[in-house]
Amino acid sequence: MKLAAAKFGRSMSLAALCIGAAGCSSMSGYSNPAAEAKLLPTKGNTASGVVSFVHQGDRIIVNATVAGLTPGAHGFHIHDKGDCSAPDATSAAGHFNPSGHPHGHPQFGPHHAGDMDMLEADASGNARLSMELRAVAFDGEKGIVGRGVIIHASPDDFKTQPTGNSGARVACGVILVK
Ligand SMILES: [Cu+2]
Repeated sequence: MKLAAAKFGRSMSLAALCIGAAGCSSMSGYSNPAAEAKLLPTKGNTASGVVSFVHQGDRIIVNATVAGLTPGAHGFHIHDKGDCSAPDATSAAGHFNPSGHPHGHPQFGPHHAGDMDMLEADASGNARLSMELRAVAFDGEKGIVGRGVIIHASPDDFKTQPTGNSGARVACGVILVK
């Protein structure tokens, strides 16, 4: 009896944790709790990786793991079109910008909904990034599903309009519901 009570207590507390916790999005009632973009290199480049997007309340948590970059900082954005068909990925069009804002830093002031923190590649060309997006959703007017993700050759200066002057597109992927 004592053992059964202990077990019951534990499962109850786990359930309680899950109701309030961010990691239980599959139970939250969102129809599309997670999406992913597999990034492949554009012509003449080697960068590839995976970016996940997880819906948590009014935010979308972004996690990226990328390899094959040149060391240093790289502009990283959600682009309007989920079309990586062009060898240089210009088919993905410009930054996703449903609100008509200027390009800017994702954490400060006005910016495109698709503006993200830069990827910082180490000496081996590997980069990891974790951040939150607040100006986007999974669907609707601000929806990112079906749009493109681009990694650029150069750093994003977060000033030059409308691109951040981050240069050529070295990898491209399409955001798809998992
Ligand atoms: Cu871009």
